[in-house]
Amino acid sequence: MSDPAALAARLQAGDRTALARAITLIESTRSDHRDTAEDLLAAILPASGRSLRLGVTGAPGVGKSTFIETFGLMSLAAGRRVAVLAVDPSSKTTGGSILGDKTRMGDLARQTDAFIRPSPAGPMLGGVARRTRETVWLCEAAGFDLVIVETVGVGQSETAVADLVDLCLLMIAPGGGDELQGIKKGIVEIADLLVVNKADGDLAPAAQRAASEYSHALRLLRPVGAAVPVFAISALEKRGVEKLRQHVEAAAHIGTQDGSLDRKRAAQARAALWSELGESLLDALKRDPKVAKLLPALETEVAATRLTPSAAASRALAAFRGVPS
Ligand SMILES: Nc1nc2c(ncn2[C@@H]2O[C@H](COP(=O)(O)OP(=O)(O)OP(=O)(O)O)[C@@H](O)[C@H]2O)c(=O)[nH]1
Ligand SMILES: [Mg+2]
Repeated sequence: MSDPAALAARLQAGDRTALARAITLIESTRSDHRDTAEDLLAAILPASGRSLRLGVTGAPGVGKSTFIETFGLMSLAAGRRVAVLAVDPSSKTTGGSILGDKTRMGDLARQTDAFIRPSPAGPMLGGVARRTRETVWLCEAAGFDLVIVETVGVGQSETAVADLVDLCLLMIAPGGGDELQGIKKGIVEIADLLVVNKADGDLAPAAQRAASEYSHALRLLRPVGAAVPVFAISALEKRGVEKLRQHVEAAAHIGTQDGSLDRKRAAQARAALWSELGESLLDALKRDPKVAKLLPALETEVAATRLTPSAAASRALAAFRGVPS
């Protein structure tokens, strides 16, 4: 772990063990590891960026992993090298990763040109974004030219994933009661593609109905410009997936040609800088001994409504900056 240059070289030569070790290093919260990680990232950064980054988000059990396996195998057949990062935002509470078992992507995992990595999201709200972004670069430097990020659509995680991929696919299942729930929650605003899965067996009619309802609603929401395309598929029976794959490839191609992809990535990088600044500042603030000494009293005062939160924050910040409050 200690020689980032050697690790970078092995990783770029396509050594999977080196890639796996590099990801572990990136995910580590130890400060000495973080320094090595920064050196490693600096070394591989010029080799990053050469992939199609696809986010797949949706409620638990909607079929994301099943879909990624089908989509991944088809992409391999079309000549892509596929990396899958499965981010599990719930692992911080359960202590383990529900995505840890790769069984649902077993066929994909066995392919030599595929790499599957389950990752915990970490303690941060933006945990998905903070290290997954860097892990995507590592996969790209290792030669993977399709990187798929799977994340369970709970809370903020789907917004976080949309901020680090080129295209974000929102997956829904029919028969969930309120078919237009996603639109109400505003989630659809971050989706570039809407996919109704499980369009098979008894669910087939409901899936088709949901797809046309969404299609209609999305056209109303975006009267100008391109509406979000809606697909009805069966990940299990592999129906509709190849058509969707071709749409994704075509959309990525257009984005590359017209420069919109570069602009999107530049905006994402600037936003990541600001969120790193915010998180780093908060970390530094919490570690500051002067602030640490002051905080319990400030919390007590605020809880007892003897002090406003903003006044308490000002005092903590003054202590941090070493100026009198
Ligand atoms: N009928 C049908 N079942 C499906 C389809 N896709 C997935 N399933 C089933 O739905 C269940 C959940 O599938 P997963 O692929 O693990 O779903 P997921 O969204 O990755 O789940 P989490 O990662 O736990 O959030 C499994 O029992 C799958 O076999 C489909 O197209 N049709
Ligand atoms: Mg899954």
